[in-house]
Amino acid sequence: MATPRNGKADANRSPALDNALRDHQPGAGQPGYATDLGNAGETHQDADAGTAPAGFLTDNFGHRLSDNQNSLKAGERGLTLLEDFILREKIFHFDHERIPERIVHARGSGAHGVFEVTKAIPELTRAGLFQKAGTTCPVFTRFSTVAGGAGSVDTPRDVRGFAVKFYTDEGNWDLVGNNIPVFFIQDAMKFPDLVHSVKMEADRGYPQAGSAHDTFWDFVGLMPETMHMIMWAMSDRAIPRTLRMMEGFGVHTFRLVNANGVGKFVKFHWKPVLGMESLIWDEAVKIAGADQDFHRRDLFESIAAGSFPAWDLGVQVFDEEFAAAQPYDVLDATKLIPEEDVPVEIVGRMTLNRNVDNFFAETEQVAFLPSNVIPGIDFSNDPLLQGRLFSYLDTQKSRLGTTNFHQIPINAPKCPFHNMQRDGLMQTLVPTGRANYEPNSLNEAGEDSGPRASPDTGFTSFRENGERNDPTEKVRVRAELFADHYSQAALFYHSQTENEQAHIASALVFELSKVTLEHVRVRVLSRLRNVDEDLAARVADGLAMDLPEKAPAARKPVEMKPSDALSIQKQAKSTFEGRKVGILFAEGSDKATIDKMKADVEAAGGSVFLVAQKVGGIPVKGGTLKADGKLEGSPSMLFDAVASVLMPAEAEKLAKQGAAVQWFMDAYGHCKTIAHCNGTKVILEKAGVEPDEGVVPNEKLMDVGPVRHFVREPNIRDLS
Ligand code: HDD
Repeated sequence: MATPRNGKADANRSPALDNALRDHQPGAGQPGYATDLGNAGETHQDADAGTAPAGFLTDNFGHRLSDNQNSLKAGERGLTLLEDFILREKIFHFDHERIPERIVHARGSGAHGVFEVTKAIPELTRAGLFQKAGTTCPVFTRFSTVAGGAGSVDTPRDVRGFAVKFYTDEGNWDLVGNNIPVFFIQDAMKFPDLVHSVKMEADRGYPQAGSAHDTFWDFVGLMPETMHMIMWAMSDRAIPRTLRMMEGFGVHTFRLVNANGVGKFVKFHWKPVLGMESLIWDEAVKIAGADQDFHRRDLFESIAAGSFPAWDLGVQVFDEEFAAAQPYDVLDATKLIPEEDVPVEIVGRMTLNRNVDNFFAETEQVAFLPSNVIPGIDFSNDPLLQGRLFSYLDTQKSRLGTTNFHQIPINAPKCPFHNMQRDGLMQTLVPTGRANYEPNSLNEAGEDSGPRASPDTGFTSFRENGERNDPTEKVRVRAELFADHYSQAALFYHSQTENEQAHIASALVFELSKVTLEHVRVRVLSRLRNVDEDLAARVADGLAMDLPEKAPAARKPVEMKPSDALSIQKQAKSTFEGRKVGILFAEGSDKATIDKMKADVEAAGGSVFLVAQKVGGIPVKGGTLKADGKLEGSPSMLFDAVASVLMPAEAEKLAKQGAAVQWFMDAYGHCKTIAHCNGTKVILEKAGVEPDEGVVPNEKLMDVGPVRHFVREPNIRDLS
């Protein structure tokens, strides 16, 4: 089967991704190619432009460059100009070319290829890939050393990574293994320690790419579980002759699950068609000097020459009974299962037939995730594997810098993919439509409501024991009592005061009045009937809608005793602590009254904010007084209670000022305590303030406190 090149249309890939990829191809959208670029060597200003110009050189925003050799200067021998956006962009991009190398497996070589199923195993797995012999899928494989940095040599004594990404029709399956079937440690908890010990030592920064040093062997000596792996690592397996001639292993015990949900344990094996071959240690050392890139070069050149390396994929399948009967635990990654006990059955062949076009874009940016499995392949409880399921996703964010790393062509699945995930750094796709959440019913309004889960064909985790309440069983279900969605909604509603209930009803009316999708309003009303019939009726009335049928409840609600602790109003505290009182004054106001109120409020833990028409000092009875804020800029909303101290003549004047009238109107409407002097009455009248328990003479301010007077509310707005 043809393996599509990156960025070229692929029938299986989503059109959105294709667009995104096409737009990123160099030269895309250019009208034509120049044939006369360069004028090689005409003057010392020019460089040899090469023999086969392949298009107009542009910057990253598509502007054609007239000169790629000389920066912009103020005169021939003058300063280089900051204005030179071409120079700046080029250097800027270059400065940021490197990304963090992998913390392990940093040095790797990759190639594209194809995997073909040679033996169908539907009885073992429901994975679409394995249903029919002859089915193929593209793959990308990256081999690596573990300990060395990205620029280290190819032939140290080391484990080799053997990571294969299968781009299947059901999504990517990443088999991220090694060329050794066991591992150093049994639990992911030890991985950072293992890696720290084998990497160059923390203080001296050497040795590079080698385990022959103190810290590694210190760790080994202290961790006896490493012994099995050490045998392999000290064997010729750790110095393969070529990458083409080594075995690969999935290492962990995985599971295959068939269409009936029957699961079997499995270990994966890659058997090189060329057979295995290793170096002699002396050879390995000398090659490290002679050709640092020995393996990488060998792989690249073999593929370029059409001599495609190939591996057979084998499976060792066994059941729980077999597992239980062994003298080792199959969940322990330091153990293998002898092929003599469980033979390796070959089910497919991988052929690597195409070199990468760009090392960075593909080999460096490829992100393998052991958590990438397809329906029919599942994990086991191997604690090392379980830790890896977290680690790789996490590491990709750090290496590739964005949660959208899956959009990078080498990582993107070749089957369509769509979900409600959005945005994030370097979003290169342009998702359309309103539906970025699920469930939604936008389809009922004729809109695209987006994709949905597929209970039948989607990934389901293997149900190990089949017992519903078994805590070791993995299920995507909610416990039965979770199905009661209404009892506590009703409890909350019934625990509120009348005002609070009215607020809930008005809030619902307001919010739903903004909803333009009729069916959405109807559905919410039908659910409200399960909370409280009266509430539903009030809201329906507020919207001038008929009350729809009551929505069926997944579980019958139960009645619960109302709780005062759930009501704000029932808990309200009459205190000045942390509250702010706004006091309005004007020319001639009595300073002594104001000072006294201020002192009282402050003594009770509150604060006072003086409001007047002018903020400079105003002559008042007893001196001059400065306001903290101008009336128009200090509306009563900013305070918990208000007071006013005004001479009658000033009050008359203020009664003609909208800001002053509004000040009291709002305080009244917001149910606040209004303390006032006699003079202020003229404004209160204008503001429609009617006497009640919260409208009091200034002397009573401290008695009443800065509480809300909700008794007032029915007089000022419709709470039906
Ligand atoms: Fe790992 C990379 C293989 C245990 C954490 N690992 C990485 C690669 C391979 C393996 C082949 C390179 C993938 C590539 O080419 O990009 N790792 C293994 C095997 C293990 C194993 C076979 C044991 C059976 N690894 C392991 C554990 C952890 C990690 C227990 C952490 C808990 N491995 C990582 C990582 C890396 C990684 C830090 C580094 C770069 C990357 O993932 O993409 O997440």
